[in-house]
Amino acid sequence: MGNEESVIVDDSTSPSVLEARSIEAVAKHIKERNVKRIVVMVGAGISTSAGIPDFRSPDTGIYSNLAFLDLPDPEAVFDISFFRQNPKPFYALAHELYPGRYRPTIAHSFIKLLYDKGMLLKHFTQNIDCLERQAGVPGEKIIEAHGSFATQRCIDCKTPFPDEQMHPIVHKHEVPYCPECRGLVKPDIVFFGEALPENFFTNRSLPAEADLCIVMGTSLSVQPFASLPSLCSDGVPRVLINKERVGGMGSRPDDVLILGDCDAGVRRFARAMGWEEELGALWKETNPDPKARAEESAPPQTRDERLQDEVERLTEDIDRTLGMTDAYQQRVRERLESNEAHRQSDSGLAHVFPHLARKP
Ligand code: CNA
Repeated sequence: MGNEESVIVDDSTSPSVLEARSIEAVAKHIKERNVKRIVVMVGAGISTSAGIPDFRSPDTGIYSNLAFLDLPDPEAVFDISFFRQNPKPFYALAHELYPGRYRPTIAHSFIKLLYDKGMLLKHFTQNIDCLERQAGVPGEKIIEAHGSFATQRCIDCKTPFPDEQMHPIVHKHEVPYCPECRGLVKPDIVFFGEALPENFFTNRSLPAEADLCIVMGTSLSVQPFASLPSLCSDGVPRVLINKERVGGMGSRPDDVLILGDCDAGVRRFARAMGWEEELGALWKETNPDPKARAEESAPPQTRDERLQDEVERLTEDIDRTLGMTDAYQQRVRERLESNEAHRQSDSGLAHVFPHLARKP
């Protein structure tokens, strides 16, 4: 097992089951081989366009912006020993991240669409934001590997704490205590030093049974989650939709990398499948404002999405005129995207988390 981090990616490798290392070839494979057992593995990157920062992106990530909490180190906010001494920094962050403040992204709706199509074997998420549930993916299809805000309990006597009391306490910036033993109450989020939920381990065999794997918005740097893609069988196509290449993805002949924004990537996947309209309609349903929902026909593209489309158009032009290979197209795409990622790295999310914004 492991993270396959040391494997050198060889873009010139010919695919073994796909016709080409492209999303269009993946779509063809899904249709022709009647693919119905898809495992999806995601991280914080599928929620950044909802306004929730990830951990590790330079400048915009949560770890780069926790100075206001005055922590010994950024990871202390999720350290169980530190939480016992001082739960306030965690609850300050919990107030910002609490479910109900954010709308699912189109990437979340894409997972719901896979479920609606009867193709979702299991969705493995590292996210704690519950946006998959909010997008309509049923709880039994989701493995929240690092827990979530969905439930909470006392860290000492383990008595569950009711949701209806938890929400107002978090919103008032207070710290909840157990009515039974006065111990601290904590959402069932896995902190450093705590075990992963049992259902992560009981479902860990599923990637080996999958006929397609989709990895999105994760740095694949936290074990044991990071090993999940490597558990897929050889010859099973794996698709990575992420801003950067991670975790050895690209090292197998049937790996397909869509480097860029998750939302643009799933739109492109949906387009290849002929699902674009269905995806748009599903995402529209996640808009909490009924009036806006009614008015929202074709959701406007973000800058990243427009860029992605432009990259695709350019790549197609290059392909048509010069007849270049898949591998070369991939390199062109990566170069264009990494230039843009670099340019945008300081875009920030200050409009949502003003106190998390980097000082000029
Ligand atoms: P991470 O280590 O911060 O990595 C995020 C990855 O996503 C990076 O590779 C980014 O380049 C990439 N990325 C960021 N935005 C986008 C985007 N719009 N499109 C495509 N790619 C993007 O986060 P991981 O999830 O890998 O790490 C696991 C941690 C993060 C888990 O313990 C989570 O609990 C934790 N986390 C969760 C949330 C959430 O619930 N939304 C938020 C922040 C952190």
